[in-house]
Amino acid sequence: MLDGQRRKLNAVTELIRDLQTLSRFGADGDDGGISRLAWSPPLLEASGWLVQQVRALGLDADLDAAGNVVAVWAADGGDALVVGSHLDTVPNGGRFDGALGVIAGLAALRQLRGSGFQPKRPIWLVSFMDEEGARFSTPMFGSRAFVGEDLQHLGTRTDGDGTRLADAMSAAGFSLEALSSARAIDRVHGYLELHIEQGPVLEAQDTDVGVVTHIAGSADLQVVVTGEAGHAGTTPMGARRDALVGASRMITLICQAAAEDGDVRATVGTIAVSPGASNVIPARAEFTVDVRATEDAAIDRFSARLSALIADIAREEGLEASLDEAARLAPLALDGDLQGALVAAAREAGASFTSMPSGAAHDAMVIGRHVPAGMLFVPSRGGISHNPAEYTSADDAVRGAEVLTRAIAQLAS
Ligand code: HGY
Ligand code: MN
Ligand code: MN
Repeated sequence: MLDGQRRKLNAVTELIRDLQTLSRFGADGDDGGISRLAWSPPLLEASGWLVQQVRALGLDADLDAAGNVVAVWAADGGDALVVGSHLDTVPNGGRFDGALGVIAGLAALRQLRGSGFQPKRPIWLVSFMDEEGARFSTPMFGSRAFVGEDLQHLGTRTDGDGTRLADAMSAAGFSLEALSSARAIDRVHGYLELHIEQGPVLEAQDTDVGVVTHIAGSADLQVVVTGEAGHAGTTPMGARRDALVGASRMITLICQAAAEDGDVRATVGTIAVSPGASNVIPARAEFTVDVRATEDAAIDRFSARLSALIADIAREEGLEASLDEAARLAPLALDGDLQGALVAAAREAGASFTSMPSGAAHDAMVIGRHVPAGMLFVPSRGGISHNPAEYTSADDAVRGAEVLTRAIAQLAS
């Protein structure tokens, strides 16, 4: 077998092995879903595994004050090229979202170290804490700490069990007060992230990789509807202030409004009802609205429309209602030179490529507001993501890792 084929076979087997190992942390059972939520034991175990893998390559690696894994390949010249993604998942999520970018970065380090490559600038591999924000509505928590944002106000956010973020951090051995020491962006030259596309474009176009041009913006909105608890049997239908009926009408109209708007995507992914008994008229209903658009103005316009819609229905139903913005990520155009480097690397690797936007949010949109950032997509089967059926073939994964490796070699020499 030729050397090149042997190297490729090794790369495939190592990547599949790493993915299988990672998929054991937070495995939900036989549906293949993964739950590695922020600050949870499965996520900390997966992060510990990554630290070990990098140390086995002879590199320094540790968790910073924000729970980010930061691995360092030291070199003399200047600021670091950071290669990153995330190991946390949504509840019952897929095995590839975030994880593939981290193990592709690990594979790149292995490949470059094994080939005797000597970087002219430091190369860091970073796995960001809580990219999804699924537990406390705190998306990009780790990368926002990494760029030095003040996140102290998030400490009182609670998860579905009523646990406060600050307490979840200390239970995992971290302290919110010490978060500012995670700031590291001042030592960073540029950022690259490989990620699954999470959409149908590359598969439909039978294209190997996507070079991302810009990332859509997002707003996490929270709606609270307040009515009046009452007896399910004795309260006449016309005398009720039913918070869940009001919320249901709002949710239906919100999704219709997004479909009519055409520029935004709106998703109501969570709803909580209290007091939550079958024989009690709901006094309170709380739901989230995840709004995405490539332009900030479209998000602002849609949020204003939601506010009016919610107020109208509350008035008709005799309810109170509030709409708050829990998180907001502005859209970001990615760096032209890094897009060029990824295109050159794809060409070198003989990979077909296309330029494309990202409908999903990524840590690159936080880092990329401070230093040049680039993203590389690999195909998602059926465009499925945030779902146990999420899948990227070993072939596509290894090809993406090869393009990433070549781009790193270009940018770090
Ligand atoms: O929600 C997103 O777009 C990303 O998966 N965090
Ligand atoms: Mn995700
Ligand atoms: Mn992701």
